[in-house]
Amino acid sequence: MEKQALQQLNQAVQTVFQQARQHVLTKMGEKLTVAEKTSRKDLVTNVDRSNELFLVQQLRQLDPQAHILAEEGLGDHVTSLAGHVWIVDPIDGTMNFVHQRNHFAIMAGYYVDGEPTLGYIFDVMGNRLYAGGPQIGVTVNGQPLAKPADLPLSDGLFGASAPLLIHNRFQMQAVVDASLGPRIMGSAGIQISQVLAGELVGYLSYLRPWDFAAGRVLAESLGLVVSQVDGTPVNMLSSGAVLVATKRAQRAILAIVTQTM
Ligand code: 2AM
Ligand code: CA
Ligand code: CA
Ligand code: CA
Repeated sequence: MEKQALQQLNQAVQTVFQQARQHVLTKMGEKLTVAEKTSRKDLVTNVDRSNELFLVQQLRQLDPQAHILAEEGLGDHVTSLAGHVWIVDPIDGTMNFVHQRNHFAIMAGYYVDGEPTLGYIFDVMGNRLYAGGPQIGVTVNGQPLAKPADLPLSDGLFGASAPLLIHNRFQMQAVVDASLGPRIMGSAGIQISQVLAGELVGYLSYLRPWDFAAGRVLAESLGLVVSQVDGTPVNMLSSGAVLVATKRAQRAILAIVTQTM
């Protein structure tokens, strides 16, 4: 897509995200309806659904030819990355949303023929909107975001996921031990935004496409790397362990993880 068209779309999507944030804040003041999806640790609320419906309707208006893959199933049945594809997570960190009323994000990633093109992570309570892409750069609340320093694993905090750390999947305990220490937030979006901001040198978690679609676009735009745990490219239509890291941290993590694979 032309840079000018992307910049226009970017402005329009940021407006939609501001409206989505207001929608979520308003609904938070009312009684939530909470349901279990696959387990008591996997929740969905009425706000996940209503915000997804809002985002799908608005994004469809901005780009009628796009296909939309959304977590709660209110988008399209997407089986290919051909053409324009939105991947949407209406509330990332639903457990936090329900129990903390904090530390959750609204996210969307835009892919054109599979190419990472635009990404949005809105930390709702922190009121920080990370937005942009490789052609137009990345901003936080409209201000340009500098590339984070390429720190090694040994010089930074590492974003872990609770299940991987508890069960020591992918040598997660050794990875964390080689860093300055683990941090666990319970929201892929919030933790990836911390890697973008240079607050973490990496983040590793088992994720579904909507958990990392936005983060991948933003991370790669800032010189960070996004891969599977063996260093191979991620697939935007499947689930798996996803590593977002500085180049130097990725090297150290791959060495630890692949030692025992
Ligand atoms: P979600 O809140 O949008 O479901 C911590 O739970 C992080 O992992 C969140 O970003 C959450 O996204 C994501 N996640 C991925 N798969 C999950 C699952 N099966 N149950 C709970 N959270 C999951
Ligand atoms: Ca969910
Ligand atoms: Ca999610
Ligand atoms: Ca979600």
